[in-house]
Amino acid sequence: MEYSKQDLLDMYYHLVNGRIFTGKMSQAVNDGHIRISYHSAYGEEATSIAVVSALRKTDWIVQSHRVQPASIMRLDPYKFICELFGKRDGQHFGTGYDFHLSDMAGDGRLGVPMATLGSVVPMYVGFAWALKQQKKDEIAVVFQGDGALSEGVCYEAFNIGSLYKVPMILVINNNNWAMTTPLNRQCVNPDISDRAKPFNIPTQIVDGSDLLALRQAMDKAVVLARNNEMNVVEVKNLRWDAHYVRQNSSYRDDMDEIRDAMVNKDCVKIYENYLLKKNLIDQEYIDKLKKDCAAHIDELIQRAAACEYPRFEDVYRKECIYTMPETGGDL
Ligand SMILES: Cc1ncc(C[n+]2csc(CCOP(=O)(O)OP(=O)(O)O)c2C)c(N)n1
Ligand SMILES: [Mg+2]
Repeated sequence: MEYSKQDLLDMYYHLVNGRIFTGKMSQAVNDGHIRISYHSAYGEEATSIAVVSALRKTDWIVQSHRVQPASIMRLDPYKFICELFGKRDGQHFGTGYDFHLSDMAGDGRLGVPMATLGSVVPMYVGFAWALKQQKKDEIAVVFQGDGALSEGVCYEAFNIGSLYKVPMILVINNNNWAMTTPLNRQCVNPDISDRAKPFNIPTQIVDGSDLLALRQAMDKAVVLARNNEMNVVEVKNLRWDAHYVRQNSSYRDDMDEIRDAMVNKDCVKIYENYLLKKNLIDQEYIDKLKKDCAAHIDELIQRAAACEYPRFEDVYRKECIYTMPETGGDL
């Protein structure tokens, strides 16, 4: 598929903004603004950008704990930062953090993520089936990691999702690590998407450092899902950071691989070089965009830092309880 200049530049903006956001949030952990484990998407940002840019605004996303660049494409980044800082202007008044970040009743169309790994796969097979039953021309994309796919419940969901032909895409962010466990100590076959094949589910494997390849894979996946064919996109990434920011990563034995990936498999650099070669951007454009994104995020961080903490009664506000769009946010 050919993308317009505007599409290509929009993806570049979101990729750069996502990378800068990722770095600034890691810094926010060090600065004491984020006081709970923050799972950085450093090096894996292109996955988020490809997924969201391939979707319509009316499609649904169920995020995992490592796709914040996708969240800020759907939600006001100030509200998201406040949520991460536990502040009252947050999406859930600072009571939900990004583990429970949703926007069921607003325009963001973010489904409710669950801290229990794998559990969203059967849940959103059901959700996607409901979309189909209601004859809505909407699809659902669920992000989960390689570790999550070791939960058996995913395979019950594969069976029903394929049988009921639900409009859902499962994006497996295979970053080679589940907390402190490397893939080769968890899985016999490193290609996790192979496990969907016995259920007649179409699968694709894509390199997470190649934004355009990811976008093309997502475009195919979206066409399938809109035709009610549940399918899987497995993205081969490498987790550059520890499981959470400031975790001691002495257990890692792949530091050489990471250092090499940072030079040769950086999704931002690779996409930037592609746009430079096509003469769509130049160094001045790159420098200005990075400066503007950084200044904007800094300003949001300052505002969020100054915002008040939630009050006790905020925890019981009805908006903190997940509601369906049909109710307009009411219970
Ligand atoms: C059922 C379940 N087991 C364990 C955990 C604890 N836990 C939280 S994140 C995580 C690792 C997840 O790895 P992966 O799915 O590969 O995602 P990644 O962190 O690499 O993005 C674990 C084990 C959990 N949340 N749920
Ligand atoms: Mg992982």
